[in-house]
Amino acid sequence: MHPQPPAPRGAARPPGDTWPGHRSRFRPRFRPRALPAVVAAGALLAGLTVALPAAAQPAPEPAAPPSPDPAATTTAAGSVVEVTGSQGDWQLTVDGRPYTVKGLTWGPPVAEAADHMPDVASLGANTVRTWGTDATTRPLLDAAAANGVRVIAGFWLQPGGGPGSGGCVDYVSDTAYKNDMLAEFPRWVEEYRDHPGVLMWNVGNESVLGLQNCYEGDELERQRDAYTTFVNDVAKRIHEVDPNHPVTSTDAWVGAWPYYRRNAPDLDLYAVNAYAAVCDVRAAWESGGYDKPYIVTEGGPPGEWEVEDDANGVPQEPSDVAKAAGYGRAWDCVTGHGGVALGATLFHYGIENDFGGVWFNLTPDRQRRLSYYAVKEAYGGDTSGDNTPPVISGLAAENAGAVPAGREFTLSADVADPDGDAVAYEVLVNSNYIDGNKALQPAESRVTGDGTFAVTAPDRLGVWKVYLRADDGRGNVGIETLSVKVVPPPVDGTNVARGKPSTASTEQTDAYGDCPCEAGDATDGDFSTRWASAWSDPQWLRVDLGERTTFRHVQLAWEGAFARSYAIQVSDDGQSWRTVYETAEGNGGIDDLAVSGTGRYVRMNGTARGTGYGYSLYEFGVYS
Ligand SMILES: [Ca+2]
Ligand SMILES: [Ca+2]
Ligand SMILES: [Ca+2]
Repeated sequence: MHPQPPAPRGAARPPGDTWPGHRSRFRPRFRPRALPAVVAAGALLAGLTVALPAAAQPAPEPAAPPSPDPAATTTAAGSVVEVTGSQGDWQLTVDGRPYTVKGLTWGPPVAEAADHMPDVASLGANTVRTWGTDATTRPLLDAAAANGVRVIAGFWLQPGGGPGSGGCVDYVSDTAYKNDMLAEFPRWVEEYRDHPGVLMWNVGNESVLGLQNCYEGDELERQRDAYTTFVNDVAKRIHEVDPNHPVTSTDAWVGAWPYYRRNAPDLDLYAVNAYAAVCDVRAAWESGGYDKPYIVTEGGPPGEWEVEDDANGVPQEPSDVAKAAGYGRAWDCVTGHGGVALGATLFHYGIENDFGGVWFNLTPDRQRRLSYYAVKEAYGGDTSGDNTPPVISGLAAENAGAVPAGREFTLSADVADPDGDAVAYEVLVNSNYIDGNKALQPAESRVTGDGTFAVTAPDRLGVWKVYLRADDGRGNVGIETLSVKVVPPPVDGTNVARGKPSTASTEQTDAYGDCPCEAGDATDGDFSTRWASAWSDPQWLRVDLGERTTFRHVQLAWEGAFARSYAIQVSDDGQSWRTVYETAEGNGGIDDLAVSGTGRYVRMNGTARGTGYGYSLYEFGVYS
């Protein structure tokens, strides 16, 4: 998958707005930490695992000389796949017969291919697409061929995917990298060229877009030209090894096509990833004056990078119903460009049940969604007798902009199973927009009425995604999601610490992220500013109330870096301390403590951190 490209930096915006401008909203939302070396960029955003092989690892060792095991090479049943016809009247043929690519991008582990491929075929699909090809690929090809499915076999090039996953490459001067890839890819083409599961080869994924994360201005243009020239070198080499299968190259949106037209005449067809704008590809192709057909290699409903924000300021995920419609719409627009658009691999036959999996997967946790059946209808699978998922509408959360941490809030929805199946519910939450964690976590919830649920809000401040899963017990699931903003629970009384001077054992004073994060930031009454300590034990933060003061409640609002073990202590002289509360089981987020005490100074004395980071408090509230 991929983000739609932002307008390229520098001066070389192609005429005609071929890289639509509204994509400027796309950006990585989090400072990348230790990124997995091998992820497609959009997949990084969406948390999906895509089928990338070990060969896609960045900075590979020099490739070994080609040495396929002859005994393992299928030699008898390869197909001849061709792009035939002429300008505007092309078709793909397999052994002379017309072939429309009715495909899905492939997500499950290759080792499970035999298990999943019959289901793919049952959708009416004839093609799956991968992002990488190597020694592990054969079971996928075998399973495909056994089920009448063919593979668009990918080869990964850095910086792949819109955000530039895998690191930067200097395509002008890095001949070592280019020579490695020029040796590596044809090796696998030679290995698999006679396998009946092969449909075509696809070199690279969104690197023309991804290069903008590495270069800018004139240098970016030189790199894009050099990259597409290199893709052409690869295409020529593949054609030498395998004259019987076409070679294409995928990029995000059609902004890459002028580069391919200029530099990659040996491609047999173009390939484009397009989500919300997939129906604009035709006009872009026509206005661009291209002389090759294309396939859509990723498509479906709008992605996270191209939807409007909701009232809580996070991307508004389309409903299940809207997503399902997005697949049908994409397919209609592909088939509507007859003679030029030769088909599509829609995104995504994946099984992850996480943030990205809910956004795009047809079969999260191997349960079928409305989008699964929408693709099946588009591709002409046999839908007679299908039992289909519960349809959720009108999902709403009461007071979604201010849900107190740890308290119950009301979630409501209309749910109808078309087959009258009994529906079981599950509510889950996800903190992607707080800390980048893509996992779904079960939330405590109870049914309170017909389509109403009391859900216990997460304990941590910020905008959470909430998911309602409706399982019909027939292998189908409806999943609807919205966001809630978790806020501090109100406390009766006055926060006597607010605005009072604070000191701490250490402060993170350097400019990094949202820091400096000084002691006073924990008592400024602002839940967006925080104190952060050094990354060691023990650490303390104390507030000077100015005079001896009696309090009866303390509320700590932790950032992700929280205290596992800490005490609340009071002092009249700032020297000797009396403990009024202590715990060794702190769990971060909001800690609402009904503790009383009297003193001029109140402190949090942390003795064991909950993470490898330090101690960090948005607010240290002391209430009279
Ligand atoms: Ca059903
Ligand atoms: Ca603060
Ligand atoms: Ca807590």
